[in-house]
Amino acid sequence: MPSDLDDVERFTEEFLKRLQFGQGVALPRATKNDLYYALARTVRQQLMARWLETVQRQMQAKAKVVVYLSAEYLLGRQLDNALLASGLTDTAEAAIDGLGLDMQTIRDTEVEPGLGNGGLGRLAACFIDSLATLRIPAIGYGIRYEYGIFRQTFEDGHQVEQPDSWLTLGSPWEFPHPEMGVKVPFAGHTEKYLGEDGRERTRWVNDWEVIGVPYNYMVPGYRTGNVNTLRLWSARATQAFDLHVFNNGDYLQAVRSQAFAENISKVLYPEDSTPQGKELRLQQQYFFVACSLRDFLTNVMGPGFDPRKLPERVIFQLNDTHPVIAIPELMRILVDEKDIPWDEALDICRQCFAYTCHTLLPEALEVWPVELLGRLLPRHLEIIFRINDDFLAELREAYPDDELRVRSMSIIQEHPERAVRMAYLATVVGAKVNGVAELHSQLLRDKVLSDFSAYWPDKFTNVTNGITPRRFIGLANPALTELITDTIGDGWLRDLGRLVELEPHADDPAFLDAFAAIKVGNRKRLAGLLERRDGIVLPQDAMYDVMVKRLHEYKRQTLKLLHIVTLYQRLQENPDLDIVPRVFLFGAKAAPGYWIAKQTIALINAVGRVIDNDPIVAGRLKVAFPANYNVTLAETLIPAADLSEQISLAGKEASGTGNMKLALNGALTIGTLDGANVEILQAVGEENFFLFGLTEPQVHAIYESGYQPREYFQNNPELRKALGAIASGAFSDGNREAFAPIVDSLLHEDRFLALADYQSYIEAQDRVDLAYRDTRAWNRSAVLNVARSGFFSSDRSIQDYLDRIWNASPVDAS
Ligand code: H2P
Repeated sequence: MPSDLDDVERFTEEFLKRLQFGQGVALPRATKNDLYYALARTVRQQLMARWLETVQRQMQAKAKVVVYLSAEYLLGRQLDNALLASGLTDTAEAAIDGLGLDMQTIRDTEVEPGLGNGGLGRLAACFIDSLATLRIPAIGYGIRYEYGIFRQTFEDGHQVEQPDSWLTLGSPWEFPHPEMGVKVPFAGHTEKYLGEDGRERTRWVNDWEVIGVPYNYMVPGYRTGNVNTLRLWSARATQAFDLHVFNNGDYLQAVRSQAFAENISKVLYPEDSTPQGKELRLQQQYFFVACSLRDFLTNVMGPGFDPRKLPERVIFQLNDTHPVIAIPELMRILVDEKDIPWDEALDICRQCFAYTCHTLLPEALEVWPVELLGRLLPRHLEIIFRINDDFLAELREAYPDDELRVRSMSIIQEHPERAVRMAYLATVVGAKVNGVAELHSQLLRDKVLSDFSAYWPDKFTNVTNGITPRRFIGLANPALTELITDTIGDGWLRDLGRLVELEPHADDPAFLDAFAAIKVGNRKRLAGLLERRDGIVLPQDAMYDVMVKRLHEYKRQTLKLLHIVTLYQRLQENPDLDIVPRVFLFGAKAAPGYWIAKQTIALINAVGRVIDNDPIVAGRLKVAFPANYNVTLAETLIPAADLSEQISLAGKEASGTGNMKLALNGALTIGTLDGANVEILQAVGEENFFLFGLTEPQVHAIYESGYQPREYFQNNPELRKALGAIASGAFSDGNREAFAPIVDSLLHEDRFLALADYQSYIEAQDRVDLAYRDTRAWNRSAVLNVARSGFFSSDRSIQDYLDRIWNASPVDAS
């Protein structure tokens, strides 16, 4: 992409201008924040012309638009991504350097927008990056939370949540448009009335409303000149609402009302995989969806647009169930506002929505109590009931003698309380339903939504997740990026399949040495960061064994911990034991209300502290748990990893994306046959992957036969010893109560079969230990992991969505 800022002098000039006229300071008096803003504005300006042009062209082309509806976008820092996308990284570095400033300090000034919990939100961020890179007309819609995912700190090893005030110093990447606010109605009742044509109509008379103010963000494609839009909504109180109360003399009430309205976009809900009967969360969902549909229909499609043409012009991709309320909202608009007959409106909706499911845990499938939904969105509840009535009538025709089946497929659940099953609603109306890895999609078809897939076999498909190589190797691993470019030439960051060209180099000693040196450098970089950031000192000459993901029982951080305790005990018993020194790195946040997950964090930290203070293992075992794992930390941590822990119980992790990031950066996986691990294993080859554990059918059989965790405990001396040490207070200064709940839950329930998989995991870890000793062979495997990870680019995922679900095409930027 040609740029008029390519020249260092021009760039410097522009930067100084932005500093002076944008920030109102001269260089000698500029703060870090001033410098960051000026640099951001310099790059931003470069992208803006492209942005306006892209939007213009896409409108003119009247092409089909992919509308990605997601309650979460875990974006990560923007500055470096914008520089990379516009090809200005080197110029900017030279300019900043030339002014005697430090680029890293400027980078570190940026606070990442943590508008997501984990994989789901990060996937959305990767997808909008790929959509822009593939030049697909697309808009991402979501919520501009004032507080994103909490900032994690540790007090005495326990997680403490701090507010994430990412907007304190403002954000140079957002463009607010208060003049384009959208009114969002809530509550009230519905009324029937006769239209001019004598037909009966329904009107929603709402009680209160808020305004959604759009904030636009640029989503630059990688060196394509294409810049798409991410539009996030912020809630504001309506004027009328405030004034009315204020004029009645109740100032405090007026302020309270305003605070109430603005609460809607105040905080991101922390995931805890249980449906939260939280009214505010339903408000958030309807709020952003209502704003987005209104914005799309009026501003993107333009005045006079015939909504009957929607199926040609849009596909609304529902990122999990959070935006599913968009279905009755579009029905409401079409039927109540646009006067389209019910059947025709439903037919339109059936072509415009597609639904991605991201879970297999039944408790994570969202349901909304009928009482709540009816109170907050009375018209929507009526619409959902009618969709359900039509659907059940259709089913009764198909299955006249199977009423039980019909009822089990109802969108409305009757027990334990009457509630709307959002996943069913999305499945009934959505044109397509996809899972996020082969195994997950299969299990959706066979288990979670089996009646639906029997009824509509063609509705179900798979799109395996992917990650953007721009951020997760291009930005995260500059040294490896350079080595790859030197070896196979340019262009692979946009065509990740080309990494296979590295395969022949896996046997080239010079290449392997260069690769190994990069790992060493990345470990050093991580060690430097953690020492500065957290005061954690990491040994360099050790295997970096990494487990980074949300803290959840199904992901089994506890199983990892049992391995660590076992190794520690082996060394205590035999201090001369020859083991490969390891650094165990954890990164994980626990949902604030998820008590056992928080206890697990405390236990990891407690074990780490004991190991740290024990001279017997000094230099051989180290547990490091830097607080507040986020995208920024991931970018330094992942490239330093040797071993990637992907140890969820088979059949529980929908896909995983950290597994892909680590493999792409040359870590070998130790993992179960779960989620996308299955596809990673196929891609990289069994000899380059440490497989262990029960398979999904075996897990099923164990559950069926009545799982007895105690039997595994009793029959395995090492396991007994490890759990015994935790139970008897070895990591809690003799306090037996401290971690008793974790031990009890493992011994008596162990819902995710950690004890059943323990032995197999330990054996696989022993194989890891042996394999790591052969440095050359290990590095060869690592290189093959990189070379064979091309499939896991989110560009490929997006291409699959285009082919299997969206049927949309690129529009050229110029
Ligand atoms: C979830 C799933 C992952 C999946 C991701 C994106 C909800 O993310 O559990 O298996 O890869 O969505 O599809 P996470 O657990 O990281 O919050």
